[in-house]
Amino acid sequence: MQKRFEKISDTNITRSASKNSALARLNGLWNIFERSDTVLIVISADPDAIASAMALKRLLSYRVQSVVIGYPNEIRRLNNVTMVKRLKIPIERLHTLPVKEYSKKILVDSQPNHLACFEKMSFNAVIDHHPVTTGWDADFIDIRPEYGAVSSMMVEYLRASGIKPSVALATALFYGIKVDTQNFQKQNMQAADSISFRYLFGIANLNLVRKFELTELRRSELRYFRTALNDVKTSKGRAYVHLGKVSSPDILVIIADFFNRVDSFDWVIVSGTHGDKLVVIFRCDGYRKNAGKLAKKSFGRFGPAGGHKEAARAEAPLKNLPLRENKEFTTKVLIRLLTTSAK
Ligand SMILES: [Mn+2]
Repeated sequence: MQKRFEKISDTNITRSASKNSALARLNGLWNIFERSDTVLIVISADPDAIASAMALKRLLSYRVQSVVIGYPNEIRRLNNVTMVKRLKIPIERLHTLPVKEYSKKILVDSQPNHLACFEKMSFNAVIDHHPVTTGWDADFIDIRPEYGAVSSMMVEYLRASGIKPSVALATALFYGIKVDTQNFQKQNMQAADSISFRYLFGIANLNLVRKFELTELRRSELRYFRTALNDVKTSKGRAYVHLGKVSSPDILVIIADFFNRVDSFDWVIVSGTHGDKLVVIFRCDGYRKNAGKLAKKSFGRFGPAGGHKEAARAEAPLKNLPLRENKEFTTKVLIRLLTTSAK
């Protein structure tokens, strides 16, 4: 796959210094497009993919007739919804687009066999950082599994082209690198990622990035805080609360993490029902305490339960729980299950 790329690039520039190879890649990419092209960029919409698609669109503007970004999956994570809304990123659901009518297609931050709907399409270019897969081909391929984010690769393309990214584009790319490298804590990050990140640092709006990162709640979910604050019961440094029916188990995690900030709470145990399951979230400092063990001990006999020293989770089908006829699960029941079985 690398070979094909070199064939294209070698006609323009010899690869030697890294600057040259960035330029060679840029020219290799540009060479497959014509002015009359209508381009569809396809992504599986996460921050790295969205940012990279924006960068590609910028690289192709004034070089082709039109560029549209399409994605198949619904964007659910609130952080990502916030990113798209606040940066006003024009992306569209794939099923609303006339996919066959575009003259060129590019796949970014994915490979054709990653999703069934990608497999049905043929791509002129594929730019990605996941492990190389086989069984497909494209005119231009740039896959660098050693990179933490495609956004880092796109910064190199932009810099080679001499285009300075707008604040919106830089903010998106900055967030893309942050998410995909888990704030540079992931093994996959490279010097190349930090060079791109450092470059964006001077242009991106960091307040906006913080807002993307912080946004995890819908306004309608604030009511669970009221229940949590009203109903929390404490005993021997343990805080317990059952929140009743929840719209998503994520809110249990958010509230457990919130209570974990309280100095006198050594343990936090938050439960709620979702569908026909009880979900229980455990938090502690993980020092001479083991949340995973407690989860297993107290709920393991009802369903999957376990986790790490500091954070654990249990899920129990309601029908497996020892509830008396027509009795609802409550904070009291939660305390009883934890004090009787876990000792
Ligand atoms: Mn990625």
